[in-house]
Amino acid sequence: MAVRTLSQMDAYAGAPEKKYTLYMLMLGFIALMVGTLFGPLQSFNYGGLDLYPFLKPVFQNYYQGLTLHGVLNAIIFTQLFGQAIMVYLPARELGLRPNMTLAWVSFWMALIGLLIAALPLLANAASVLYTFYPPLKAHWAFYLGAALFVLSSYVSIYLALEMWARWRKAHPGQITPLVTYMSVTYWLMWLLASLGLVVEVALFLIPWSLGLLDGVDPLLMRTLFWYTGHPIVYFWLLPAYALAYTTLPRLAGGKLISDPLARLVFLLFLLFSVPVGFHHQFADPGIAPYWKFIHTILTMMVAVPSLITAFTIAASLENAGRNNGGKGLLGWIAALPWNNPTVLAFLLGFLAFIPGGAGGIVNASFNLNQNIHNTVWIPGHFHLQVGTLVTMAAMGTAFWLVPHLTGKPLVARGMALASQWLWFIGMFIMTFALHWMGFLYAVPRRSHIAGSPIAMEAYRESAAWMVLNIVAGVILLIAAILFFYVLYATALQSRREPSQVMAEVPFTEVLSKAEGSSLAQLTERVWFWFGIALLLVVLAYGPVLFQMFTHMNPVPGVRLW
Ligand code: HEM
Ligand SMILES: [Cu+2]
Repeated sequence: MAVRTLSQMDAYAGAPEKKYTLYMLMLGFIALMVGTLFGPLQSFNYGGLDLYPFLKPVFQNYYQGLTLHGVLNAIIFTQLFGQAIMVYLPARELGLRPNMTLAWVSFWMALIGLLIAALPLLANAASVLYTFYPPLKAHWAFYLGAALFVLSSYVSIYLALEMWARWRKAHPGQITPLVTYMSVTYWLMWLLASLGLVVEVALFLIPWSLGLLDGVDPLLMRTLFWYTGHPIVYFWLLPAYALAYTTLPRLAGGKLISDPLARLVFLLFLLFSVPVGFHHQFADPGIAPYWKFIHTILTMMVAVPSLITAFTIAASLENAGRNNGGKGLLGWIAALPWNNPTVLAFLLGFLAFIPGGAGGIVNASFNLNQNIHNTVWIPGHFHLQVGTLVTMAAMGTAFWLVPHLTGKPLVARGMALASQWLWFIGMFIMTFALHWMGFLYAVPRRSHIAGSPIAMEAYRESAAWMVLNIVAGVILLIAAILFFYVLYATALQSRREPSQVMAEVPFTEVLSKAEGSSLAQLTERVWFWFGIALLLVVLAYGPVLFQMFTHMNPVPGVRLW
């Protein structure tokens, strides 16, 4: 009867950070669910099928839906997942409790910020897409809510650094444990990276939307935005990497090949994530080509840690496959536990990441960018990255993390597996179609083409690809329904099992350890490297930003919807 008498209290007794993590995680997944609702509708749009007239009573136009999709999926869900994972994992690894008061402060800031921003979004008063480029002007509550939401992550930065400091005090001279190292570099990277957005929103957009400023300079705003806009994608990605490095090998039945290499990867992200934003502004005026070229080179540098990751994770998985009895050149792949929904999610996510990364290198290649900029190639590209790998890593992790946090065992395992296969297949088809529609026919992104006979006529030649978008939309809708069913059925059931409550985080063992590694020693000087990262940013952005700040050309806002 232990199964039934285990109370709510027991599940979190001695581990209140579990409850905080669960709340962050579930709030993130609720955002993902609402945001994802619009995904299939957008796919249908790019298949020439317009369902938006039916949404009219609730949602006014395509762009309102697209704003919700972008904001809820790419900003809210991703950040909350980072705040859950990159605080909880180090806490478990170090055996320390984060400052719980502040942990809850960060939760409430995120929730209240989300609600404040949601009001104008739902009222169609902020249909400016998730990039909110001026002079498009949203209701002030949108900027204010977004600011509060992002500031919540600053509390997480403090939580992680404070735990690290406490651990260091108790363990002088020792090398920071791996997940904690990842968390520290991750949060420091975000501290540096978020400054652009914070300056843009706090100094310009909020005063402007409140009527305190008559206008803002679009070029400066875009530059500040993309200062954060590139590294934010690593802010989304690195929790998935941290999980892939420190839990996936174990879940797959093997060990992580190299701890020092994993540290190097996170250090390189700290160094090179930020000074690369002009690769989003290749088509912008007012930025000299040599600056764009410098950012091109730096962008290629930031591809290196992902290439290292590809090798390290693949080697660790091979180690797992061989442990499981896989033989020959490819036998180890078949020997991986494909029937474990978490492992499956990561394997498929990484598979999609290969063409995703290749497309990213095309995007970053300065003049190649002219071929695909602002076409549907771009959403094709990033749905492989954030829509597939990051999201699947989160979904896959939820399959063990929700049971771990709540003590409630995973329900409907078969459905969990099916959801991951379908998500992968749907994303693969959709991104395939979007890439080619963008590249071959220059079909623009962010366009309600199905609502415009002129556009449908203009892009008629891409009809074959459009059909694929409809197919993908249906598959992804089913995948989403299956996943959210499994998630909520697991979290909301009343059954709890003591074995689940007591279960440890499945941290992996390592083959090549940090102790005695000179590389690990080198990476350990985190503040020194943070200084170098800062210096790189000043060099790559300083002169251009100085010029822009001293030559501002503010223009009044417009509302075109
Ligand atoms: C059911 C799954 C999904 C489908 C079918 C889907 C489909 C689409 C499509 C077709 C677009 C292009 C819209 C346009 O340019 O007009 C789009 C945009 C976008 N999607 Fe998704 N998506 C899905 C899930 C996700 C997820 C999980 C994320 C992130 C975690 C995501 C993030 C984005 C972002 C950031 C945009 C760009 C919005 C903009 O251009 O303002 N999507 N999606
Ligand atoms: Cu970028």
